[in-house]
Amino acid sequence: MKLFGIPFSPWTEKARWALDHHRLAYTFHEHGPLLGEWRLRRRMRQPTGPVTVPVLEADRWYRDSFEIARYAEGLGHGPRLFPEGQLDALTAWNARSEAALAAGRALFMLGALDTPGGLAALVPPEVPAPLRPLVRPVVRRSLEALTLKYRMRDDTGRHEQLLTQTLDALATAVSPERPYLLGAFSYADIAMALVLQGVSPVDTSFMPVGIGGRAAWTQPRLAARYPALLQWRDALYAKHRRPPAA
Ligand SMILES: N[C@@H](CCC(=O)N[C@@H](CS)C(=O)NCC(=O)O)C(=O)O
Repeated sequence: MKLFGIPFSPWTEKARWALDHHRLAYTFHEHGPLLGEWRLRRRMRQPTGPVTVPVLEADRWYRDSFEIARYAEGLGHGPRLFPEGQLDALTAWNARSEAALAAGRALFMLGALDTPGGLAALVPPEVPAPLRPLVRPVVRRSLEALTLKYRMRDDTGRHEQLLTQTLDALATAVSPERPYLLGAFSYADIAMALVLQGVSPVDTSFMPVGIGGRAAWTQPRLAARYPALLQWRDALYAKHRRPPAA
């Protein structure tokens, strides 16, 4: 099997965690946004319609992290991530996770576009100083294309509120005594743990921090408001995240 994804993307990490949990063999192929999309479309024979990563090439193409995790569950060797009889609750947590991840991504990208100096931080560090001002418009255009693709300006101003509501719901559902959303470790915990990647990234031994580094990926107000959730996420990783496949 081949997994195409972005190493620092929470959506990719959701799929990888499920595949690794079930000890499935796959190769990981790094996807570059925009240009990479064109290459992936050719490979998938999908010239039109939305394409996002992760996607898994197996007996057919699996085009969404949740779908990939369910496929892994059917093949897998680890304890179940989709417990019997709880699919509705699990699907609801995943929907919350998706909405909150989209809000987090919008906060990150609109912040970079609308804050003075925000774009400069996203120019890759290996670009030499004299070239950096030339690269900034390219970064701007890429971010603007993504804000249009995901309609981020439709909800400007509501992103932080949505993220906060989701984190409040998570904070009432888990505690050190009750660490699992559905009573035992499941995909619901994975989906919600990844929402915290845009609040304060997990240790880089588990997954890399994205462009802009830790500072760009941290929301200081939210990180200060939810320290217990960050501890919950870190404990979950320490206990349940198997090392990724190559
Ligand atoms: N519902 C999808 C969402 C995936 C998604 O939004 N992927 C983003 C990750 S940043 C992506 O593909 N971005 C690159 C692009 O749009 O070109 C899933 O769970 O797999």
